[in-house]
Amino acid sequence: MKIQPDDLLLVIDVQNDFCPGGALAVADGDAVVPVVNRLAQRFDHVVLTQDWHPAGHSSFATSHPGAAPFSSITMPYGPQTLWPDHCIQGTAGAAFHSQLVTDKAELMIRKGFRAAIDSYSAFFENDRTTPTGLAGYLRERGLKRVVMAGLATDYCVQYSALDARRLGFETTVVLSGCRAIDLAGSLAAATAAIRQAGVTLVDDIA
Ligand code: VGL
Ligand code: ZN
Repeated sequence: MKIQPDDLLLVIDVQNDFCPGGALAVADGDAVVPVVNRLAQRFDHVVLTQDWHPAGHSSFATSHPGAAPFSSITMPYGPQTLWPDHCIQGTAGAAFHSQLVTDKAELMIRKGFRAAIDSYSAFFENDRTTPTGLAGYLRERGLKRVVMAGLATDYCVQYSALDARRLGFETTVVLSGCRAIDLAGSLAAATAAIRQAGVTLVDDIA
């Protein structure tokens, strides 16, 4: 693809807790930082998301006595994986990776800040209906194509890509700028679902 002036780069959750040493570390997660920084220089519009949970969030295994991290429970809105405590508001783990160049971001969307519901997607919380406001922002600004990268491929990137497509945005995921958690085959399932939905998967943007 050739980057156009009204294309958006959407950078998903490049935060310390998803990088090596973090509370929910994604293998090689920090490798996305130089890729994202290089992409960001080439786009006129950059939006960042930040996973931003209150302490005691319902997606934390510690909020469910006896539940193990990475197990799954049923919430009123559907199945929910339980995670180690991560990206708690105001902590170092919730901060963007120190090497991520954030200057160009025109908007930062925080998500997962309601205690009773998780939010993987940049567009909707995990009930798939409560909007974050990002779609309205893009429409009002006339931005029609979304290119995304970040963490993690099989959770927040996947959900964001599926929602972007469902909302009618032309959507591309740059795989060299993503890394996965990969729980029980979730990476393979995610790439299949993303492709099936009509999202373009590319290794890099020439
Ligand atoms: C994420 C699990 C929990 C992500 C966020 O950014 O992919 N995954 N919270
Ligand atoms: Zn989270």
